[in-house]
Amino acid sequence: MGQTITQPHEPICKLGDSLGFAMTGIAKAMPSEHVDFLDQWLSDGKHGEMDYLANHRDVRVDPAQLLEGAQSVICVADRYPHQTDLPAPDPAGRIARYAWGDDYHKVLKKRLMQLADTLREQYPDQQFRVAVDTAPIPEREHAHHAGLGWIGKHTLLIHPDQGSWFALGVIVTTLLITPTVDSLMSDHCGSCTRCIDACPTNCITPYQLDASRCISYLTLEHRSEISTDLQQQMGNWLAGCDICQEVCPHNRPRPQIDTAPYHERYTPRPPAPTLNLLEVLNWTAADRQQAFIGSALKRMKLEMVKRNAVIASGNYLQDNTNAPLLAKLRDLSMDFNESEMVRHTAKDVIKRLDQPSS
Ligand code: B12
Ligand code: SF4
Ligand code: SF4
Repeated sequence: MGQTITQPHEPICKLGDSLGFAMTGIAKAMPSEHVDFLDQWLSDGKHGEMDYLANHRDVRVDPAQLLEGAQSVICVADRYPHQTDLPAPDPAGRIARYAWGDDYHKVLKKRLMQLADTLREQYPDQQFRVAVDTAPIPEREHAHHAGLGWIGKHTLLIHPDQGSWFALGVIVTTLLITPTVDSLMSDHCGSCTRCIDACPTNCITPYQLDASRCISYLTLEHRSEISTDLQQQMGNWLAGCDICQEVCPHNRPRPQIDTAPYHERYTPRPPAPTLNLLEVLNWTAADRQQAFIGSALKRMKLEMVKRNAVIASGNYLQDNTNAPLLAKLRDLSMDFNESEMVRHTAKDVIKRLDQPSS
């Protein structure tokens, strides 16, 4: 680790460009400036069932805990598509955009590994630790320090020209590199409150999320039954939620966002942008596996997908008539071959639908 000369960031950012990342930047590896915020957030239980966020708290707040002698954090933003012409079935369950193509953990990580390998060849005495969600590290905070954007009121990283449809990845390294920016990008949210107003579960307070109420958390991370009041606010989301980003003025249609390139493996393919709810309710384990091959959604258990499809179907049937869908929900509510979670959720939904409307 003897190297103490600071390396310029330009060649590393160029390498990032050549690997197809939309943005690459370097931040000084330093402890989080928001440890008190994180501790309060955790003690308020806003992480829901995501125990891993509390378990690795000490590592999360200091990159040197992840890699001894860490000096720099190389941050990349990888654009994924936000529009598609693929047809939507009826009744449809929505899939969030980050999961429209191949799994970003794989697509991004492979290229980040290539970047790390190139740097390892150039600096054999230095250590490089790659992370794409996989390590306890606040990727947005480091990306903000690297000049890739500011953290919006919905808590996501946004670039003023390029919007927020990005996945992030980092390389923590012992290599000393000049940071890409001297000062932090200013906050461009101003007096806007669109994401706060549009969030169906009211889980955004400026710059803070009650993740335990976020539809993304409920559909993807919450492994047990979902409370009745939240079910009714989940609309037709099957996996994830994009509403706070859809309404953000910094994602408004314009050429630098709409025609910007993204990695070909992110090209939308089924299950993008929606899945047929009745089909999902009839899925077997093999159907789920087949539908999610290569997708970030392959981590979602069958019973979670079905629970979400039951909820989305219930919300659909509040305003639409669909006899086969209703019949399927009734079957599920009495089917002891289904998991208890799916059966109970179907019972809950049927009870609501059977209530006379006032
Ligand atoms: C857990 C998690 C979730 C949880 C909780 C989200 C949350 N806001 O905390 C759930 C499941 C809800 C979730 C949802 C989504 N997620 Co998520 N998630 C993560 C993960 C794995 C950890 C985040 C975390 O530690 N949260 C705990 C909170 C307290 O930490 P934090 O908000 O990062 O805050 C830290 C700092 O930012 C700082 N801080 C706090 N306030 C402020 C204020 C300012 C001004 C500054 C500078 C710093 C700062 O303090 C904190 C302590 O260190 C990250 C990957 C990673 N390792 O970072 C992806 C990540 C944040 N998710 C991502 C995405 C894409 C999503 C979804 C859009 C997916 C979807 N379509 O459904 C939604 C968006 C919901 C939303 N509005 O945030 C991307 C974000 C890309 C971007 N442009 O910012 C990430 C970075 C994954 C990735 N590798 O690309 N996610
Ligand atoms: S992802 Fe959906 S539920 Fe979560 S904060 Fe954004 S709008 Fe709200
Ligand atoms: S919708 Fe408005 S308040 Fe929310 S992140 Fe975008 S600019 Fe900021």
